[in-house]
Amino acid sequence: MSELITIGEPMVVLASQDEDLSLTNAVHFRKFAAGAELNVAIGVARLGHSVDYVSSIGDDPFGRFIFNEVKKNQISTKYLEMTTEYWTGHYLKQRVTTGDPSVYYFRKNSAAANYNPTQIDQIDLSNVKIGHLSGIFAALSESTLATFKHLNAKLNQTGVLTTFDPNLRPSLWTSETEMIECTNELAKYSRIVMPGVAEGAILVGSRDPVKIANYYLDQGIETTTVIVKTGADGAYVKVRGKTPFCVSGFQVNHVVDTVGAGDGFAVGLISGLLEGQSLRKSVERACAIGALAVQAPGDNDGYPTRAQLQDFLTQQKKNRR
Ligand code: KDG
Repeated sequence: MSELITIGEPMVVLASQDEDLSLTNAVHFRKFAAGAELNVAIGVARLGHSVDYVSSIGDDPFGRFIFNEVKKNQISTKYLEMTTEYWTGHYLKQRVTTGDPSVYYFRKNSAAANYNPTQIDQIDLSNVKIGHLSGIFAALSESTLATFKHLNAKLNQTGVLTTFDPNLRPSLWTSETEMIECTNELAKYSRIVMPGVAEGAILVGSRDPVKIANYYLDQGIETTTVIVKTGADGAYVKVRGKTPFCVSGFQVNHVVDTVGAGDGFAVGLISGLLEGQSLRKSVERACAIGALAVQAPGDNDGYPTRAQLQDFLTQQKKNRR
């Protein structure tokens, strides 16, 4: 019954505070809520939209922490189940001064990985405007893959706009071939597909945004729009039958942590579309939130409130003059 619905594995991230130390040697960690789809849920809710987050957590300290964070961010907990049978996924994240940090997952057989398709049938999709899915949830287990497909089909039948972020996590798949075939198959049934250029290189065999977009439009069954994230440069947008366009990225002076930037991009796109903004304006907001995301240590703590987003956009306009 919310504007946005998303399903995924919520995680606790223990983010190292010791710059450039390996995860083995790091000593100081800070705890945050994470998980790609939960990041999106938090970001969209922070901008004032109603969100249903669907998942399962363990009845353990990490699960209860996640539950409290979901509530604190005013996301509906109606479809967030707690189980005593399985544990809550968590991971360690390195702190690096350049590039992407290394991560180490503790998520096998987690509560979310045991989510099953029949649990979807209790969900009320009436009035939902957007359903956001990512390849991470599909990669967790056979049961989450089946759940992904079931929910995606229901969203399409109900006429809900679907967005899909491939979010490649090679360590969750049994082989690269399986990851590529499965992710590309899932993408066909989403209205908006949002790969990054590095993902395009793996999934399509090219870093060229034009080739990546054409691939997903050509094979798409539901797909009408492909938005290729080109990192700091911004994004390339192609809607079926229309002239493609590019949106520029925003300047970032100090990158603290790159994890969560792609989800921040999804937050901007989804919230813009929910507010009836044009695709171009929504992608501009997506780039802005992606830029804000990399300036904070947690995976979603850099996502802005409405006032912070406005300040950032005003400041960037001034800098560009
Ligand atoms: O996109 C960011 C997420 O990847 C992060 O918050 C947690 O690694 C994670 C995952 O697989 O969800």
